[in-house]
Amino acid sequence: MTQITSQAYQIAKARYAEMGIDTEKVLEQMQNFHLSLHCWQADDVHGFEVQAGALSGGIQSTGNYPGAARNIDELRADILKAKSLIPGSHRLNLHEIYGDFKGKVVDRDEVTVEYFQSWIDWGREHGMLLDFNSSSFSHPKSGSLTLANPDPSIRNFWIEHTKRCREISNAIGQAQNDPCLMNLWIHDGCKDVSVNHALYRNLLKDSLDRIFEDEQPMMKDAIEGKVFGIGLESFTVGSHDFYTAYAAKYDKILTIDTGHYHPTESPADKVSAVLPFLKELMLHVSRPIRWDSDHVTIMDDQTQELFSEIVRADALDRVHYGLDFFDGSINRIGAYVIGSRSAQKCMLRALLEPRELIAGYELAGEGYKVLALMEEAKAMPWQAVYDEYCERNGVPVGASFIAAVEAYEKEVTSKR
Ligand code: RNT
Ligand code: ZN
Repeated sequence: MTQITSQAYQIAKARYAEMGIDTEKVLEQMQNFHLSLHCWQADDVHGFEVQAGALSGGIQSTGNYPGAARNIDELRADILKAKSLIPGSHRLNLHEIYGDFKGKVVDRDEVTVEYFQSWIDWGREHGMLLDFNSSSFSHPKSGSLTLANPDPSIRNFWIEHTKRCREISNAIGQAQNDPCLMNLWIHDGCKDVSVNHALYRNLLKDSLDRIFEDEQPMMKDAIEGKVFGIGLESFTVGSHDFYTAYAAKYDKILTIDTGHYHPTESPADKVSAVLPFLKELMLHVSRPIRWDSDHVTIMDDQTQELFSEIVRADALDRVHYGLDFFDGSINRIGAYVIGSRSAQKCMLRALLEPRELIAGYELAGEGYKVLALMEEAKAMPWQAVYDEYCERNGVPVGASFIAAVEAYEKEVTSKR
């Protein structure tokens, strides 16, 4: 395999050079491209709370494939297995409910960094920087309104939770000497017709203002809107517009989850629309099928366009690359690897686009040349470059990762 991979790469390198693309430079850029692997793919967003109930908050993981991680050790082992099959180095994105609670009931308004110390140590040991998420779903106080709840006791509970999550993120950032990005997503909304929309949005704005009052220099805040959640179909307090306006006004990172828009709306088109006003973006790369179903990311047009738009906007360093899919119906490690590799392939293809040439044609009004090159670029041997990237990072090339997933299933996950 090694010899074929390297021969194919040499040919690809020459072909790309003809188009003015230096594949060595692109491989270097890929080495600096880090995904933030979402810990929740390995256990269907269940987490480790002793008092954990069913998944709620308008999200669902469907399917019952055997072998989901049942505890922190299994989840860590699964992440390491997935990581060993994904080229490059990556961050790990934790949710608050994945704390190391050691059998203790720790309510969301009581959580402290103590419950994440073992994650900090684990991340250091395995070369993974950590990101974080507050968790307002799957809790007796989640209901349909959390940070936008008119009942002060419930709203204050979630404000306290979120403030604590920011403190934890900051402590993680300090410990790893690299800012920890904390994403804030809440499901707040209404199932049926409702009239108090302005009230809920004003309450959410006030909650956010209070949450962000504390200076936490070693963490970064990202806020994520969406269209609707299951059971909350009629109205969403934290919509895309709400958070875009908030992020622009208060200098926050906007999270673009590819499943959180109307089916014909393009998440990719948001990139150049908001970047003049926002310093940074966070992505939740996912795959919506008819709704925000969080299917495993593949190389579809939507994902390709998103990464291409980031590269075309010269915004590589202004984006954080989180994943957010959770499919409980297929082998979860396989799903992890496929989704991560597909996101990487989209980024690679975006970097290999002869964009200077195309941009020049476009400015010169030579429309047919733009079209011609875009079409040629689609059929260029990018796959040989991806294989070389795998080879250089010591991970299985092409479909050979399947054997490793299968062996792990046989020895580990099937015995759970
Ligand atoms: C839900 C949001 C959110 C969650 C994770 C678990 O629609 O996408 O990001 O998927 O926080
Ligand atoms: Zn998301």
